[in-house]
This record gives sequence, C-alpha cells and structure tokens, in this order.
Amino acid sequence: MQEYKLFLNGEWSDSSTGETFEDINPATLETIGVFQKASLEDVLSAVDCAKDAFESWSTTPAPQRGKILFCAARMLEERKEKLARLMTIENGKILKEARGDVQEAIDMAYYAAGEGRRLLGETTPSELPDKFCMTLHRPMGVVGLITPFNFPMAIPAWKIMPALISGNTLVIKPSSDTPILAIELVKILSYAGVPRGVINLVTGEGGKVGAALVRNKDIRAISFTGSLDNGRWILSEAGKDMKRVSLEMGGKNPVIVMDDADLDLAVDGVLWGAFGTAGQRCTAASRVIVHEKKLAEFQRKLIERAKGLKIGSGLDESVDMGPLINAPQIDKVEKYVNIGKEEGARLALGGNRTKPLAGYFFEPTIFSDVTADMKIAQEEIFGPVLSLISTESLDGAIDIANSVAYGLSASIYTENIKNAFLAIEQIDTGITYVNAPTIGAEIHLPFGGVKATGNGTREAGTTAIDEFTDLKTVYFDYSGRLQKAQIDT
Ligand code: UN1
Repeated sequence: MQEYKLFLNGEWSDSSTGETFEDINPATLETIGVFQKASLEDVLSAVDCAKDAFESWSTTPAPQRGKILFCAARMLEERKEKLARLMTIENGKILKEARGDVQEAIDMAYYAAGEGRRLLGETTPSELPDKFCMTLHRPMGVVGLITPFNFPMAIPAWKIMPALISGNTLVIKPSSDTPILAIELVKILSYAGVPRGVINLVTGEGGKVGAALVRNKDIRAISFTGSLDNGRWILSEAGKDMKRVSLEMGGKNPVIVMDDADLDLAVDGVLWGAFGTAGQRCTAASRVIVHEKKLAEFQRKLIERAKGLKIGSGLDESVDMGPLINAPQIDKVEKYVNIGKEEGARLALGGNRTKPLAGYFFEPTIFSDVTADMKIAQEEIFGPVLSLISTESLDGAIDIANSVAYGLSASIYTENIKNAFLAIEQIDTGITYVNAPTIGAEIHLPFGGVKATGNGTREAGTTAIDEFTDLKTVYFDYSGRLQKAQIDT
C-alpha cells in the first residue's frame, strides 16, 4: 500500500503523531493509499515554512515565477494520461472527465504562468499637473487553500497557480477523499522548481486541519471550495482576523428549456449537465424548467436517453457515469429521493442504488411533476438527481430559476435572441449559458456565484489575481511643490 506524506519545507514527512487515514476507490471500495493525519503542530510548522519562504519568493520577478509554472504545465501535460487514470481510481469520475480535470489544471498552469508577464495595474491621469497615478498588485503573504473532492486536480490548480504567480506562499489542504491528485500536483510543482517552503501540503480532517489554517494568525487569505455550512463558518471565523476569504460553495443550477428550443440539443445538454461527474459538480444541472408546450416531448426524449446511460467503473471507456464519492454522499442522495417521493413528485426514472461493482453507484434519477418549492428543487443534492418543473412563460421560468438560495450557474435553451438576453439579464447567477449545459466553465473567465454560492469573489480569469493580491494605489508627484487634490484644481 502506497503511503503518502505531508509536504513541509520541501520535504515529505510523517505526521508528528504518526496517525494516518486511508483513502478508498469509490467504485470498488479497495483501499488505495495511506495518508498522514496532520496534527496542529504540523499545521503550524507548514505555515511557518511558508512564512519563511515568503520574502524570497515574493521578490522573485513574476516572469521568473512564471517560468516555473510553464515548466509545471509541460510536466502535467506529459503525465496527463497517468494522472487521469489515478484520478478515476481515486475519485470515480469517468476517464474522459478525469482527462478534462487534468486539462483544466494544465490550462490554469499555462494561464497563470502567462500572468507573470502581465499582473496588470492601471495608470490614469491625475487631476493635478506633473503627477502620475497608478495601481499595482502586491503579494499578500501566506495563503491557505482548502479544496473539495469533486475536481481533485483542477480546483487545487485554480487556487495554487494564481496564488503562486502573485508571489504568495501557501499551505494547501485537499479533501480527505481525494488527496492523491493534489499531492501529485505539489510534487510536479516542486520538480518544476518551486523553491522549498513556498508550497506546503497538509492532509487530515477538515474540522481540525482546515480549521487550524482558518484560525492561524499568520495566514492572510483563505480560499475555500466546499459546502455552504463550512463556508459560513470559515467566513465568520476568518473575519475575526480580517483575512481575505474567497468562497465557492453550492449550486441549484437551472436549465430553462423554452418552447422555441432545439429539443434534441437541450436533451444532450441536460444529460451532460445533470449526470456528468454523477451530478457531483457545484455547476451540475439539478432543475430543468421546461415550457409546458414542450414538456411531454422533452421528458420522453430525456428519459429515453437517460435510460441508456451506462453505469460502472470509470476506467471502462464505454461507461457514462461512475460512482458517488463515499457512503455519506450516497446516503444523502437516497434521503433526497425519499423526500421527493414524500413531497409528491413523480419518480420518472431511477431512484435506486445499483451494484455494477462493490462501490457507491446510484442510478440516474429523474423526478417529474416537481414544483419549485419542493425540497428536491431547493436544496443541493450533489448527486445524479434531476427535477423537471413546468412553466407557462419565460418570466415564470426566471422566477423559478431565482427562487433558490444559491446562484452559481444557469442555462437557457432557446432559438429566440430576446429570450436569451432576458435570461442573461434576469437570472441571478454568476455564470449563465445560452444553448449549452450549466457545466464546462473555461479557466480564463471568472468563475463564481451570487447569493449563498459565495461572497462575491471570482476564481479563474484575471479575477484570480484579485483573489490573491492586495492592490496598492500610487500617487507620484514630480512637480516639486505641494499640490492639494480637490483644492488646487
Ligand atoms: C465545481 O463543480 O466545483 O464548469 C467546478 C465546470 C468545471 C468546474 C466545476 N469546469 O463544471
């Protein structure tokens, strides 16, 4: 059994208490690795290492930092297939998606590396003569990154790459369900030349190890992707020290299908959006709001296609959907299926566990006759469960779309430009797709949501730099005399 270590100051080390935990393959339930349960002491030492490394890394010219990230990007590319297989074994997602996850990390590495030659500030005229005004991005210090299981390499990369190019040093704590890919990413960054101490990795329970990062006074920013409850706690706890907090939490992402939509295209999109990654994406489609005139036809086509989805090991290239991540997750999905039945929704497809292998498999599940206020249409399930809701009009559909606590991603299928623009304007989400599923964000655009999905920050795109830098405004007066803004003008 392979044993994985903590990464502290450029070295792989055991937890100070010697305690470990295991990680299983969710398709087969076989143990695939042993990991360190970091102690509070280990977390302190990780933060101390990052603190010591800050001065040298933050004063390394950003294009030089970029060079290291370019090298890491190429190494990731060379290892893409191997990493993707490892991910399918650890996370369960099918190979095609695992390759996409690694590709997202590669894209982010190249993109952030290029930022090394930008990190653009602004220049703007002064209201006074012989005075120059500009802004520049400054590194923050040590940042703490806490990542979820569902994108085991992409999400760590979304956070690590921008944090590094901005000149920060960091401690990352990956999900205990999928630490291997984060460990592989850190290994690659270290081979690529990230100096010792700049990047540190701790594994263990969120409530202990993650919480210790959130509470550590030497950490200037926390970037977290995960559940709403944990995000709420992090925001209030880190707020006590005035830390920067970036949160990406849940979604209850709607797809609106209008009566003028290309129905086959919409069926394709909904299938991919709802059942890709077995529904375990923050961006997964969990509600389809269909115009009543097309509901029967759409439902028939969707169910027919969903019936054909093959469930099994993600390593089998003919499989469409792998397992859920762990026992609590499949219990949660089952609980929501029961709630849906009790609420009076009609179970139109699936609804059961299934056992192509020993692991946590659940059928693609579709509820029809769902009303917008039912729990299954309001709460995030994070599994392959989809609710079909009928609407009479676009206005009605948008009201339903906006009736949930979350606001991450949404989509509309329509051939009518006016409908599309109204949806773009009126749906309360951070991301809106037209004639495409709710999933599939690209790394060079801002990613994040409104309402309970986050606290207004955006990962990826140029906004990733805002997440990890402080902005300094500079006034440079070369007039040689005292000039008073607002008064001498
Ligand atoms: C997530 O589910 O937390 O747009 C991230 C997408 C992916 C990222 C999802 N590129 O679905």
